[in-house]
Amino acid sequence: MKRQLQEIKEAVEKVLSGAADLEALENIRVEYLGKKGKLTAVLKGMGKLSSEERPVIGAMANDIRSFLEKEIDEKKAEISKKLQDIKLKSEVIDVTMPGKAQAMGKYHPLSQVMNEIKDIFIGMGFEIAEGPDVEYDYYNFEALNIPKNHPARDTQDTFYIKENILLRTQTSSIQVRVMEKQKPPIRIIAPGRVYRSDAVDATHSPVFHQIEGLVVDKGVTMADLKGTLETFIKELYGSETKVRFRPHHFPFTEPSAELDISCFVCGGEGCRVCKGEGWIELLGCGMVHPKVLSNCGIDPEIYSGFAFGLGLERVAMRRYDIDDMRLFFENDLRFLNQF
Ligand code: 2NL
Repeated sequence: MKRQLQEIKEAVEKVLSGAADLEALENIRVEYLGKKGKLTAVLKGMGKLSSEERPVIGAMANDIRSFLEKEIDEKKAEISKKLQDIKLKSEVIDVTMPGKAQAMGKYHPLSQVMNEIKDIFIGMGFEIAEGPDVEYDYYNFEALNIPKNHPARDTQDTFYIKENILLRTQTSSIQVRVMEKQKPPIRIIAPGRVYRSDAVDATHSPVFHQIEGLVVDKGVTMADLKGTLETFIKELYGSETKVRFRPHHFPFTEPSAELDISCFVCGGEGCRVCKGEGWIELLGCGMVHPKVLSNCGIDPEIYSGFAFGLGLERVAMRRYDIDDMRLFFENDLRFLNQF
């Protein structure tokens, strides 16, 4: 029996040294020390021993059991540590490695120019007004002194949704709504999308952007219009830029004018951008027509105002030397990433 016990001890020591993981270890424990294990089986035969032998073998068996339990525990600790080391090694992060650079988004060139223009007017005390793209005929035309049968509201140009509902063709409709609601003084710009039923080509799009401006108060004159627009233009194109006004006609302003700036590329010498003119047509403007004021509930005997309107795409095309408006709307990143 002593020999049997000694053999078990040696056998366990041998398999232990080859055990590679915790599962193998547990299997060894069960096989030798478990309830139905080999050591237990040997001890079950102790009944046949003499009363002198029994305590000696019993003590030996206990020694071997605790020895093997200790061995197994030590081996367990060793394997656990090894597994932990492997895990730690595989999870090492080098915090000093350079990161992957994120591609930075940027504003669309139209938004860049729009934001710049808004900022200039905000700096002069203007507020930004908004309104619906889908508009009543009244706000888009009628209130602005554009009567039925006027060529400007020809169905060729306007997208009608119903008889008196349309997609706004100018952002003046926003300004009419503000005048109707708010008592002067009024000092707003109205930026936004506008819609015209144009065929698409290099200089026309059925959707484009406008910025209109409106000032209404007591004693507003043409001098205020000229001063405000000249200040705006010198901020946008540089202080050396010259400005000229040419008489014009709009149904909603009287008098009306178009404003030209000296060419920001050649300074007035004549070049490709100004088509040899030295001047570039930039915007339309004028004193708000008395009928438009009274349509909006503002007494033209007490108040006067000026207004202006410019197209954003044309400003951006000249600024960035872009010859085809369609590029703005195609969202080709090879184009957009250049700005
Ligand atoms: C142009 C001309 C213009 C206005 C827009 C306006 C608005 C109200 C009353 C009077 Cl509520 N006028 N807007 C005035 C003059 C010209 O735009 O050629 N735009 C691209």
